[in-house]
Amino acid sequence: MATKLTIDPVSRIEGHLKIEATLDNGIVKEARSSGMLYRGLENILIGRDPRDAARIMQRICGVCPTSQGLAAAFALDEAYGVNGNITNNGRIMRNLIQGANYLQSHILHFYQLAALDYVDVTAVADYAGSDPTLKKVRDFIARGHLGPFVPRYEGDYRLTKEENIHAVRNYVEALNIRRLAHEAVAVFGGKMPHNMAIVAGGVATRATLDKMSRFVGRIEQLISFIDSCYLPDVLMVAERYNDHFGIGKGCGSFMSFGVFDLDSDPDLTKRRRYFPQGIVSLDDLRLRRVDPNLITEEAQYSWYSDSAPRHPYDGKTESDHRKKDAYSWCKSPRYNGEVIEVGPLARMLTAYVSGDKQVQEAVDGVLARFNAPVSALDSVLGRHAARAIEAKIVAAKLRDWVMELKPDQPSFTPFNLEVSSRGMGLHEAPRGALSHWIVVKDGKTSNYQAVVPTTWNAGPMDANGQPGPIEQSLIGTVVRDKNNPFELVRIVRAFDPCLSCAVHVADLGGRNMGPFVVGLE
Ligand code: NFE
Ligand code: MG
Repeated sequence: MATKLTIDPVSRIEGHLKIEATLDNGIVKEARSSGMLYRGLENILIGRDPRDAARIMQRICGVCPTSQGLAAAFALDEAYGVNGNITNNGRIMRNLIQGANYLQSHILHFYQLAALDYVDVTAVADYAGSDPTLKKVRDFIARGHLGPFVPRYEGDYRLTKEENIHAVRNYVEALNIRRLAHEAVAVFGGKMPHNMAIVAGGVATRATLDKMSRFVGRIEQLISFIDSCYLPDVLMVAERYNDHFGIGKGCGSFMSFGVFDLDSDPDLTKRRRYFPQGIVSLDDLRLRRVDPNLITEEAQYSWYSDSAPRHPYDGKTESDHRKKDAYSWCKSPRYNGEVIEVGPLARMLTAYVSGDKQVQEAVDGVLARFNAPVSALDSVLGRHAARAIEAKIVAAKLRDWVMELKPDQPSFTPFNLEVSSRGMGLHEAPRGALSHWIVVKDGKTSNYQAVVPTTWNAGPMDANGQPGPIEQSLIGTVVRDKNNPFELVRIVRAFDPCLSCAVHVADLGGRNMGPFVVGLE
């Protein structure tokens, strides 16, 4: 008998996502992913000074503002014709700002968002040891302050008591460590979130020895946390939940725009990047080149008036919340009509297939440990493992790259503002392939479109009836207890969706949404 299951909202992600699944004898037959908030930021830019994009678009999201700012800066670099002339210092500081943001984002995702699906915090309730952090958590629980740990689904916590206690300790430590990553962003970015330094033409910060040493000090601590906590904890969860290499299989095609510039080639499809650009299908592990002309967004099942597939330069953002059959504020991005997954797994697979020895060694090491084939990466645990491997590699590169700065060299290249042109900003946010597209007429923005990672992953079905990547990853899943659909939220959270990147809303009615208890004191 068919049963409909609705999870609304999916908690412990960014923003408001609704999942609906139709179950037949406990197996998901159909799934719908709905972005439930409206995004309108692209429209704010119309008629403004194009340079405002690097400031305003960061307000899309407090988790990945550096990515939105950089995508805008890349698009503006091209529109102003300065895309081949970014100085080495400008290029490196952009990488440092972006890389430090990756670290906070990945650590946040594993500990604060995803881990509570696997870690039973109540194991700390009768903690009798001397660790001050765990004693605080124990007392916090004793006072009945269980948020943000409950409400939760019950029934499938498999770690031992000691493992749970260890993970709770690291959950709290991750909050401190994330602060260090934010501070590292602020060393060159000015502040976090919404940094001031990312601009068209480079970075509005000077490299100084003082900044370099402040940055390195924080990165060293992040490296230590990733090595001693994050990677081992992901492996610990994988040991206990190794059947999760077998759930969450998505669309099977993965795309990366590439990230961390190694040169300043004006063509973003040719620019050398530390993590390369490409499209990989798991079927044949063949690497395909990205042709930006083949990117479209369509809105057949989205609350926008214009349904047809459009290239982002011609894209429109005109809402229509009464549209028949629509079920999401996300559009459906497609590559040559193909459904594509983006994110850390896409980046690691692209690097793996491109011959990156370090990525190959790390990925093969994880697969060998669990006696799993490469195809097992297309899963809940594959997505978590890819993120942790990436964090380790990026942290080590940040320590190297910062030493390449030359304090006496410029970080910004001036340009002429009176242009009529357009620009494309392709790169990788922590959650995947991000692109901004600007059209400039007589020195003002005449169109702006942002196609964000979560739109690629969480977008709805298209006119050809192809469900989006998250929808595909849910279909076929066995749900053992429909009152505690662990399986579905674990699959969705492994993608690390951020609906704030896709939407924006305010409750202007002043309603009391409920009490919050913040902190452990
Ligand atoms: Ni709001 Fe974002 C990232 C972007 S998600 S977090 O990473 O762009 O789509
Ligand atoms: Mg958009």
